[in-house]
Amino acid sequence: MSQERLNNKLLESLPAEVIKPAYDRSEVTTGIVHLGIGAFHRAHQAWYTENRIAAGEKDWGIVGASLRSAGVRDQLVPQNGLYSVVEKSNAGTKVQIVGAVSDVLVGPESPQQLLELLAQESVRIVSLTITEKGYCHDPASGDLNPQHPDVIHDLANPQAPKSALGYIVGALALRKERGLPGFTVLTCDNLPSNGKLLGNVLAQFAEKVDGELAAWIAKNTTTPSTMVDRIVPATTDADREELEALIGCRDEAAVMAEPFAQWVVEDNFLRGRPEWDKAGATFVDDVEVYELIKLRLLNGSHSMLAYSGYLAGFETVADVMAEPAFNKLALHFMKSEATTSIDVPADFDIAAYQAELIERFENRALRHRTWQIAMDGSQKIPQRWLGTLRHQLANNGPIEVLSFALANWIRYVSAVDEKGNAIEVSDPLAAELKAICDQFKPQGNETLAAAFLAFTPVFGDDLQQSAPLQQAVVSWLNKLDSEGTLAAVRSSFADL
Ligand code: CS2
Repeated sequence: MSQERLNNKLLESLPAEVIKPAYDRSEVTTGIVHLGIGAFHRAHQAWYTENRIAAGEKDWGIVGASLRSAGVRDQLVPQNGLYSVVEKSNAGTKVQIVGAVSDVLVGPESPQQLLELLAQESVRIVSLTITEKGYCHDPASGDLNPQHPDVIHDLANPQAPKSALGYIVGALALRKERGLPGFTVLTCDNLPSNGKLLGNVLAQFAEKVDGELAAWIAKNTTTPSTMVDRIVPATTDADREELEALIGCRDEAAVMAEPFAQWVVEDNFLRGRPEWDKAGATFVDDVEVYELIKLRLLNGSHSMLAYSGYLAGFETVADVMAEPAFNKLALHFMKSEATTSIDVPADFDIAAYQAELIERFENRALRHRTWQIAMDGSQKIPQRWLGTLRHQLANNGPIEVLSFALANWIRYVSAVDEKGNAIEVSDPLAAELKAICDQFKPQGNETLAAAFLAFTPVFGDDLQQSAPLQQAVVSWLNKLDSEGTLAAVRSSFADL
């Protein structure tokens, strides 16, 4: 039978090796509202903030909000907002209880309450982890998608928005009306120039609401860019059971993470910020290059390994990396295609970064499912692969691994694996992508590849012009069809 849930009272009785809040939580006031309080936020920004609150910065407490389901609220609120960050590596397990989150609201249950919270004067930062698709943008252009159902809904229902953009613009309108200052909107999603992208879609959304409001928002908000990094797989029941044995109580909101964490932030805050640098974050004037390196090397390899690894029959990234040909392929991809597409600063030790990524992917203590990373490919591929690909095509550079990756993605979104089993493809464009497969696959791989490269929401309108790209994708599709993914990877990459 399960034991009592983690809560304020139980903090006292936790085992001595568990790190826990040693400050008085009742003295902490809300300075940050975080939209999209999933596992990543809890193991990253909230964990950095915990360090600063513990150091005495008590006016930077966090209230989280979920814009979709009540799941996280139901996990956290009965635990007084407390949860464990469980660091897992081959070196062992370390548990820290984080107390930075005081409450969680659920947008759809009470939109007015969330708008009022965002309009509260003490709130100086509104941070976001809403995933790529939460920006309601067109991934190929970075502009607001005015046809997005949430955009249409929110413009018609400003009192009860669904999207983060609707909430932020609605709250800023209240602040303007009430003569209150604006806030910093801090995006922590894996998008290139994420602050600029956010600023752009916010401005385009606000403009549709009211031109004067859009002008006020431009003056009374900042949207710094950030590069966020920590591998945080979805928590499983087995993880919770294991933790329960360690800490002696039940934590429904626990998150599993690797020991590594990195946060590079553009120092452009409107009304102050926690001293996250003292907790290990780096503040810089320009985040762009760090973000490109991370997106193209880490996330680019992750997605490549996720589609191909899934189709090769591997459940987790660590399993994929245990296959020598895949392991070599990952490093080869980083070196030959991803790194050469970036102007890496002279003082950045890229070889060490690549080696560290390989080690992080090999972490067997984390069970990061290939299926999880494979989610939302249509929203991820442009920034993870296509910038690299465009660079290489323009410079007659290597495209072997990225065309391999694209061929695997095409096979993955067909929604049937090599054994004929269904794949549960989770992607906002899953139906369109499957329809392309169903319609064109019977006409052969040439037609199929051409139809994919002409799918403009992902590929824009330039990549369909590239004959070398199309040929490379076709030859990989042929090879994968005839040999199967695992054998094809072994025959192609084992001797790298
Ligand atoms: C992963 C990322 O799920 C995914 O798409 O590539 O969540 C990755 O683990 C993080 O960006 C690491 O910082």
